[in-house]
Amino acid sequence: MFKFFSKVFFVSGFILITMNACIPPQPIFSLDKTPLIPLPTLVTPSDEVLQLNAIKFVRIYDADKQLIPIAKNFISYWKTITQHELLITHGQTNDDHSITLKIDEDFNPNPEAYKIEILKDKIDLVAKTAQGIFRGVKTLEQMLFLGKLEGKTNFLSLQGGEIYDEPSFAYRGAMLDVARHFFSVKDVKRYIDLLSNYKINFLHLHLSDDQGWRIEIRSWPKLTEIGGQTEVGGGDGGFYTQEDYMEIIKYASDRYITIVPEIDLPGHTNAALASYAELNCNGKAKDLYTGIEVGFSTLCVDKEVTYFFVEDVIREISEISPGPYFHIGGDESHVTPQDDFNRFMDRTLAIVKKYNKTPMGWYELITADIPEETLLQYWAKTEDFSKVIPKKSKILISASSYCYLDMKYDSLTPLGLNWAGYLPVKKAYDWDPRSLVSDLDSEQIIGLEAPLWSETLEEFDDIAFMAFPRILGYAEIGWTDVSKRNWRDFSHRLSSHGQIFDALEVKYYSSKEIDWK
Ligand code: TNX
Repeated sequence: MFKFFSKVFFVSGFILITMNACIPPQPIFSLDKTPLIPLPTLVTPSDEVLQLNAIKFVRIYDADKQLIPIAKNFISYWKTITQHELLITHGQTNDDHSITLKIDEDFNPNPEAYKIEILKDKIDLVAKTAQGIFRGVKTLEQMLFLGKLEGKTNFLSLQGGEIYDEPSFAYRGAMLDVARHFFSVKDVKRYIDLLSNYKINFLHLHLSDDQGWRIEIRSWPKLTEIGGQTEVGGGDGGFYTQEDYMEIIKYASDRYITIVPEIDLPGHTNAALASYAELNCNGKAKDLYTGIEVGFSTLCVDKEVTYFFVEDVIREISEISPGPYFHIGGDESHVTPQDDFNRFMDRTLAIVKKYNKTPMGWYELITADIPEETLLQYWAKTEDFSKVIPKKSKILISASSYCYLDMKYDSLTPLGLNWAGYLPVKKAYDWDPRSLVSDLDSEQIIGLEAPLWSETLEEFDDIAFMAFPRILGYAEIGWTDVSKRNWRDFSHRLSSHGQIFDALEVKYYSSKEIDWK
């Protein structure tokens, strides 16, 4: 009897041990429950499991050489997560164990759409363009990061299945005001890195305002020698040389983000008026300004020198800006008479066209004779939503009560302003750009942009505190179809991203609206 039992125990124990050895490590998240932001269009899990250590290569076909930089960055990302170094391989082999990045001309025509297939021994990522591949790689990276943070040493596998994804809006932007306080090239790059993780594809730089002129203009050197030397509160200010600016553009374009330069005209120009006496109607240079009032300055619309100045600035910046847009401001020009404003804008818009850029401006531009391709940035606060845009033109939604990252979260927020109301995380997320303002034609709306004005922000940690986590909401509004979005689900996914911010040392605002992990 004893012998029989011991035999049974021995045999069943053996079976158990062998079974255990065969059970592969289980994925941390099922594919469709991975807390990705933005939420992909369609996630279809399968029964397969991919062991990460099965992967040895990243495959790039010879025809897709432009993907090599993307592959190299991904390889170093993979290494930080798994400690394993993948090799690049070209062309077909029968031996899979690879992540294939492949451009397919016949894939979905949306340049940002992509498809990821995860099988038991490989991952295939296809898109029509390198940009689409990049967006897909960002999804893979997020899956790896989230799995690693959640699973710690246990993160060894991904559930198989398919992710098909495409953006809802073509323009998903952020704006950084480097004029009220200056931010270094390093700070801007860090912001770009974080934005690209969430598939944001435009960064608008507000390069000039009353308090500072932040980009070198070689034909008007005093703009930065004088106008770049201070900022709100009287600090040192600073400016980008043209080389610095090109470095930012390159860094952004490597991450498939387009830089939109803004020179705010004809108001918000005190820094220029302080740099050159001849730009003033009375021929006297203004004092530098370090306060936070708006709407008190204007270029002298009747002087010809004003247009030489405007043309030189637009030409020099356009020559080093590969992006399609040139933003000419136009907001809050309270001391420019309306007729003067319109005349000024008509001439300035023609200059933008001469340098082959699509004009962009704040929605006050509508009073001028704007060409149809003009992109108008709609910033009205809720009470002013009736200030609609009557003409045909493209519209970018930046409604201040919903999109302004410099609005305080609540009455206790130590940074920011509150003239457009408080903007908690839920309010920032829970709306739809196509139906927010009923009088706007939804067909005209190309996307949304979240401006971060910097009157109260001095260093990168201040940017991080105001932008994170709200910017993740804007990234999802821009990417994920409204029919798939809801606050409960988003806030649940967002709760996992605090760990990402911590790991990246991003000092985010840990809002009580979220049950952070
Ligand atoms: C309004 S809205 C501005 C900026 C300020 C911001 C502060 C708009 C186009 N202009 O000049 O920095 O409010 O929140």
